[in-house]
Amino acid sequence: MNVDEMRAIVKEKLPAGRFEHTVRVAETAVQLAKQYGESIEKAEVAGLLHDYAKCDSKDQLKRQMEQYDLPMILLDYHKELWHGPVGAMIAKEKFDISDDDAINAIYYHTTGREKMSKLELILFVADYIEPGRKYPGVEEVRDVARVDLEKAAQIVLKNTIIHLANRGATIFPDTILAYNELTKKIDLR
Ligand code: DGI
Ligand code: FE
Ligand code: FE
Repeated sequence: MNVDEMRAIVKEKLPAGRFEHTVRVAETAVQLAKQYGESIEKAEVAGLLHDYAKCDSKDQLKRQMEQYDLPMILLDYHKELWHGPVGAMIAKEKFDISDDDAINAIYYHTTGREKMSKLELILFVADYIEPGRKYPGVEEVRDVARVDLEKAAQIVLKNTIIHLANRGATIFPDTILAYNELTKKIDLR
């Protein structure tokens, strides 16, 4: 399947606004891939497929979590965390994506994790800074992403943790672990 066919299938699946976000994430991921020497094709594919399962109902997501034997610990956390892992499995099975790095980028795009690869960092940051995003602090991340991908990801994690904690929401351990790992790594440089 080529990228145009893939984009057409994603367009059919998602509501217009979510599809447009997806295209902007793919474009942003491609820019970051060029800048940081990552595969442009992998960045585009990961961007196009990352939110494929985003608009499935809670029940549909739960059923797919079981079908694909995904970690049940995720069911104890917010349902927002389920669409990445489910999307990654669909990318593998329905879209025949065989590259583990691209699959992992989709899988971990919401939570992040320790020791993210360059492609994982690219998708994680692109999802946050695509031009349609209006989070407080997004402009700082856009500026930092031009010069330091790891620092940009660390700020995304920090902002997300603060945002969730301020709302009294739970924070998935991978998000904290990713923040700690990148923070230590950046301090040591
Ligand atoms: O799917 P998108 O809206 O494009 O973005 P996303 O996949 O990064 O989802 C972000 C949402 O997930 C955001 O509203 C925060 C929420 N969320 C809930 N619990 C957690 C979480 N995000 C992280 N990183 N960690 C959590 O534990
Ligand atoms: Fe998402
Ligand atoms: Fe997204």
